[in-house]
Amino acid sequence: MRETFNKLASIILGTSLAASIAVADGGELKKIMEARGLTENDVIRAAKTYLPTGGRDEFVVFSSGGQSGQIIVYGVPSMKILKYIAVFTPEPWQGYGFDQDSLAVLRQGNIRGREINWGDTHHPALSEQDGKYDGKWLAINDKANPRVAIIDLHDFETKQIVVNPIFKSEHGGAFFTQNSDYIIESCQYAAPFDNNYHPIEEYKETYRGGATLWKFDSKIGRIDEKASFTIEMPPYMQDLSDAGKGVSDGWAFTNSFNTEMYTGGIEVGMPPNEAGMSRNDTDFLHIYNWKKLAEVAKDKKNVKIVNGHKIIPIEVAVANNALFLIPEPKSPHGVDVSPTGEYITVCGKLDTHASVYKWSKIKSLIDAKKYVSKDPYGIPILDMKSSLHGQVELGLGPLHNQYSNVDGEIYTSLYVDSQIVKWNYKDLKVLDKENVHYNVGHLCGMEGKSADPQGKYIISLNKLAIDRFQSVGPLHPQNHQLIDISGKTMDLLYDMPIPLGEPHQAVAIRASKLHPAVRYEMGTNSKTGKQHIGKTLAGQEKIVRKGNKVFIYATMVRSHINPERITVNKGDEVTMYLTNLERAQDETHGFTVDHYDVHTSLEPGETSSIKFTADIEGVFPYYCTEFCSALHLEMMGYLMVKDPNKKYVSAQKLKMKTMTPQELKAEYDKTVAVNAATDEVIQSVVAFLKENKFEKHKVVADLVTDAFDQYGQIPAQKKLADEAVKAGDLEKAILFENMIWQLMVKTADVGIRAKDALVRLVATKQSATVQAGEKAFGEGGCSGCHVIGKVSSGPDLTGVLLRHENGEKWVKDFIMNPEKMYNDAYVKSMIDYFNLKMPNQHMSEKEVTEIVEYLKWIDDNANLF
Ligand code: K7E
Ligand code: CUA
Repeated sequence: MRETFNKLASIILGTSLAASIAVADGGELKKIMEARGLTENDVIRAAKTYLPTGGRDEFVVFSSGGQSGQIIVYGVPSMKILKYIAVFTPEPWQGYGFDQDSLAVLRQGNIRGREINWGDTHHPALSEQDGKYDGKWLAINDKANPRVAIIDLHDFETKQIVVNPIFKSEHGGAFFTQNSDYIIESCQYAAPFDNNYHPIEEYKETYRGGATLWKFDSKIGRIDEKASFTIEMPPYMQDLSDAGKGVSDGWAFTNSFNTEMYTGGIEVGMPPNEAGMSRNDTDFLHIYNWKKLAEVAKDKKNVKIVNGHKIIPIEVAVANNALFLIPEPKSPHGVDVSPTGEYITVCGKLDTHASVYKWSKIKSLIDAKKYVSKDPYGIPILDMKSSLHGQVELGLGPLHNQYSNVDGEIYTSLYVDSQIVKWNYKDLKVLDKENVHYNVGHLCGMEGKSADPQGKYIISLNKLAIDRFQSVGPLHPQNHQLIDISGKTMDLLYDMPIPLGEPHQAVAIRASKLHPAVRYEMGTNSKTGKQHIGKTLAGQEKIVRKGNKVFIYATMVRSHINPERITVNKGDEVTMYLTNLERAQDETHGFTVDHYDVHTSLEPGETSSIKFTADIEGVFPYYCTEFCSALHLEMMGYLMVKDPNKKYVSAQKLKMKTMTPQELKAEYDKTVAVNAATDEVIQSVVAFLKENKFEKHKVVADLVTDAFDQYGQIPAQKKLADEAVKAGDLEKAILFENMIWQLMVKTADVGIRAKDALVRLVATKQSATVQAGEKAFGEGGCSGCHVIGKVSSGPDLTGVLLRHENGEKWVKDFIMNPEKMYNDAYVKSMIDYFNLKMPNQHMSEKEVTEIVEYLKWIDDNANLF
């Protein structure tokens, strides 16, 4: 598959090179550039990001969706959005929060019994092995309601939400340790760990910060809450974190602001928080040995339990030589560990410098117990100068950092200057700056925070979009700008408006590392990965009543829902289990019952459930919400809710005219004949597929399997039809024969798709000239009358070059000056037959030559049309 696309890409690249030559000779590209006001640089940038139809991107980006509580997935370099993953908020398309199974995931996020239906996602993180992304799991944090969620990259669905039981706010998550043993989630706004009232005047005594280490099982992709713990920290506002890797593995780094421990009070005449919280020149970088503390936490004596959660008190961490502080420039934001783990870069938003700490220096200070002092909570403070490798002046408002594949190369966002700066953290030199629009927050490199950064691109995640896009009102989209970093200097390639959330951080991974599934094993509850209790196979559909509880076991397959009629009493509690019986790729069905605020999306093989109380009387259509086939509208049924306390008077039966036996027989015969003819078409496609060895091409073989999924259901329907004939019920027999026809149409639909795909795969490669010829054939109007492989309003052109002596010249002359040849005996006979004259399409000599090349290509592949 990928290989085919690569080939396709190279063909297209070939034509674009040809096109750039066309600029020089005043060709089509030049015309387009003039008409659209494009410069040569624009065209080069377009070519660097353009993804031809059917193409695939090299990288996949997972961006936080900010206040939308979701994750945005898009490709690089095309910047095409691929998916929104529902995480902390309901998402209607995927039924997230509208069916019982996803609701169970969403409700894991309840806090103290309260339903929370929004989230403020900030930092997505990809699971790692040896510090490199393994493409298996994605974690993301919620700043507003301290929670972490786990997404399975096998189906891009959220599987788990864990609530931090002691934090009231957080920001520094989610960060995987280098083998995904733990996920770090550090606090932001300090608050009491317990759930009680504590006056702000007791801030220093009773308010606390910290870092939670969530134990992660990377085999099953779940956090083990019981095996997790929090390291207590002073009420400094802990901010971003990063796990050590390589030489610093086992340690972690969390920076902070408001080490002043200022608590504001504008309303009582105090200066505002912003003044008091940024008074000191430096804040503290927290350095802690999580590996050691994980062992320490296993002993009950070492921990205190609050809200059922283990906390290692500051003094225990200090006594175990596992918690230290180093001054860092004030109000820092990012702390980013280099690919080898040796350099740790901190940028202070209010300082123009980046500070590069060196792990070996820090470690030797720790080992020698060389402290300059202790903070008010007894935590040893290491000397800033002795732990620094150096500082570099970058510009105004440095925030976040990303690494590239070049040793020592680092990219930093400058919030105030609205720039990305490229510099070297080893020799501390600034190399290049690129302007972005406006106010960049995070930046995203390709695997740019892993132990194996790929370089190539940086994405600037901008907070504002002034001047950039079509205005859509006072709220603008945000702007992700793609920058090419493969050259000596950076080059801004592309602006992508992001109309969702405020995306804070994004992470990118090579697409080749992702292996998403095509379908579920039949009857899977995708949220648990296990078989669903409501799994229902064809023939097992049923309605079970237990008191006032009604359970419906239903199936969905193109193009019907079984059952199609459900009657319940007003007040019944209705649970519907739905199984999508499809095996075919992308044959999703959706399901809703009108007026009952339920919706589920069922991917092939999936079972899910919806539940509601039938508290309003009436007739409620239910239907499939995905346009899944030509008979999608027919994929419906009725829920009838009747009031048991009401008497219903039966409506007078209408006398409908019925068909005579002769009429019925005629319709039955006609239906059977149509089926036979349709089957012939299918058999001819099958013969073609077999002759051309479809099984050799996976794409085609998959389509054929899908097609025969449908075809295989025909014998059972045929049996029912024949039984009905025997029983003398032609009415019913016609309906079953109709069902057969539906199955045939679905088979043919996919079968023809398979045939088209196969033709493209087995045909001789088209040269650039042949491609140009095909285009000229289409755009010059030839295809209006000539269809290759078929006689339509003009003759079939297969073999046209062989039909005439000196065929190439004959065809060329005829296209250039058809009028001159109307009296030619052959042409005359054709004009009479089709009652049409070949018009002069005023084509250039070049186009005609290309068309002839195209016709030659057709002859080479004539057996395929
Ligand atoms: Cu917006 Cu990482 Cu929360 Cu910086 S964060 S921008
Ligand atoms: Cu299933 Cu529409």
